[in-house]
Amino acid sequence: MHWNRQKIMNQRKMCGETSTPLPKYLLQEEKISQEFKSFISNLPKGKGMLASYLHQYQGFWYSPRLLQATISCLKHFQARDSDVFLVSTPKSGTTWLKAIIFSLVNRKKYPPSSENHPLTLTNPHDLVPFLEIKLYVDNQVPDIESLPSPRLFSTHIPYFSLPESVRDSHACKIVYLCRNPKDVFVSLWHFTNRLRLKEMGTNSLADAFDQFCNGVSLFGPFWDHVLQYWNQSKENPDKIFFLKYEDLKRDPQYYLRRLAEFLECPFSAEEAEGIFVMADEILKLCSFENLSSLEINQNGKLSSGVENQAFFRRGEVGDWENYLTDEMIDKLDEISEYKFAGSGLVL
Ligand code: PAP
Repeated sequence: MHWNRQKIMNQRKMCGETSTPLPKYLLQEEKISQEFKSFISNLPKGKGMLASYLHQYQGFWYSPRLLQATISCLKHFQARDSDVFLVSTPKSGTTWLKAIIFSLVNRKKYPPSSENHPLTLTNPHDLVPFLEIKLYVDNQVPDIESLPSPRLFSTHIPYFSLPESVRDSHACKIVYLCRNPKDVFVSLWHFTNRLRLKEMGTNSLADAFDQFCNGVSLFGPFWDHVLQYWNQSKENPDKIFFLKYEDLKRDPQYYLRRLAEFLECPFSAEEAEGIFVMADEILKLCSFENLSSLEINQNGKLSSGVENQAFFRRGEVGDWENYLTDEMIDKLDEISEYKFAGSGLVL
């Protein structure tokens, strides 16, 4: 049975809990216009892990709020050639990438070893805002013109649904981060269960698995998302840097250097020598251990109401081994093999 806002409110009333409002991320329809409601009523619909329903638009699945924000972003966002976009499917390591790119690009202004570096006081999601989850959500039209270049944005929007000005720009940069689908799925399952209210109960691993495999997950199908960016990165490697979470974990020094070159802010000889090697400092600042132990990430919240802690679970490669059955592993491997066949991509 699907939960809905009224049902939860009624249950809360019966328990005497009337004062706590629902977190913003669970408000599915509050700020959805009538016109938009009638637009989505014509789109294919599937059960979501967190939202009651997801809707399919241009081949990908969205919650009503995020679809409205995506379409608003398409309408209003104007890219600059100096913009940098961090793109991923949910739970691919976006938080880590945001921290790394923010510290890399701003290292002159904010030395990573400084005590009051913005990352010590602010969650990475507040430093590099999502277009659809933060800037354009609930019909906001943000004033981003006044932001200094290079502007850093992030998004989960699939390549062919990005604003035209982003796709058409020959100079803006996209860093695409992907991750093994088995770890993505396990991370997503934990994340959505953590965000569900008690009243909604836990989504079983088996149900969530079917939804993920069928592609009905936020910004899914996972494989189609990754493949769009993979193909585009092969066609346009100066514009799209395709990065795997597992590679970044295995050899962070190398990929940080590659990212610095790609973003046209390579490390100088002075930065690469001496006691304080810049790359080491950035990686230390952005490490799972450091970020997850900061007060802001232990006890802070995003404006959406999501606790910062929810973005730091284990931060490891291969945690899927602790959750997936042999059957599930075979199924995910088969889908990957089928979807990526002939593309040269292996995850
Ligand atoms: P989002 O899509 O909601 O923004 P995202 O940051 O992409 O989430 O994914 C969270 C994952 O990145 C978590 O993985 P896990 O569930 O397998 O543990 C989280 O632990 C991991 N993560 C967050 N910060 C770091 C980091 N500094 N280093 C490595 N992994 C990290």
